[in-house]
Amino acid sequence: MTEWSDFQSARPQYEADGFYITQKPLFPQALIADAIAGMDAIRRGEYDTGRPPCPSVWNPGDDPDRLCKIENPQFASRAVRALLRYPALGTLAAALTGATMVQVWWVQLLYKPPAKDDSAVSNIGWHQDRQYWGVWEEGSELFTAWIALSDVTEQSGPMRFVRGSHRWGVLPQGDFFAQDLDALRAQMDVPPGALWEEVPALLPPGGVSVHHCLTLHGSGPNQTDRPRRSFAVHLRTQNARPVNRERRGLTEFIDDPELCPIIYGHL
Ligand SMILES: O=C(O)CCC(=O)C(=O)O
Repeated sequence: MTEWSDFQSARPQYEADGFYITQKPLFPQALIADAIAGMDAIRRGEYDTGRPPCPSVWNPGDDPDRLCKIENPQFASRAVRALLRYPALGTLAAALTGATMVQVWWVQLLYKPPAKDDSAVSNIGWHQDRQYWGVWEEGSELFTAWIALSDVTEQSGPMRFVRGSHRWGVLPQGDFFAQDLDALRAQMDVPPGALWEEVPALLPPGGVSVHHCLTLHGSGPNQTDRPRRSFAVHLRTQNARPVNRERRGLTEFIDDPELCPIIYGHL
């Protein structure tokens, strides 16, 4: 059982850097194996809950050489739901933020195939998650746990964080879908005197990185012969409020505990 105290010293690091990378797997390998099978089923369009994921840019049958990004895979797979509810995830999220409540509010399945050549479309451009999350009031405490299902090495196109960039405010140039990371970086309004230091999130299967919603991140091609597999789990604390009372857009499902479980504390 993972205890709160296992992560307590990580909080100052998370606050200073805007991200935290676990040294060891957080999840048991059996849960990871089930989640991989669940991911493959979703990619084939097989949903053991009887419910599909949300509309996505990649659908079963689409180009297998493109980045596969599927919205809210937990709608469609019991194994993904079990992964999200594994207690250590909530413990880690609460320890890093000091939250009394942590809720999953959106999830993305990310499958980065091996890049066959230079024309591969599987990079993720520099961006801050916050720029896409206008459905939450300003100042809302929002962050992401990125769960690795495969070995994430320097060669497999790991997510790269820019250290301390969560203190730079929102940079409007960010673009998740940009493929040329160097060109995008050259356009970014980095604050005068700030240092651009990239840190790769290298993780074993079952390892997790956690990043603040303002931390700049992106990733390059997968130069291995195996897919890079992960789930990006978007989280909020008790200090986050939707802009609208009517649940719209990305906050549409937050009142449904099956789809958007509270993984630490209670509302
Ligand atoms: O998987 C990646 O390389 C980037 C994922 C991402 O943008 C996120 O988890 O917020």
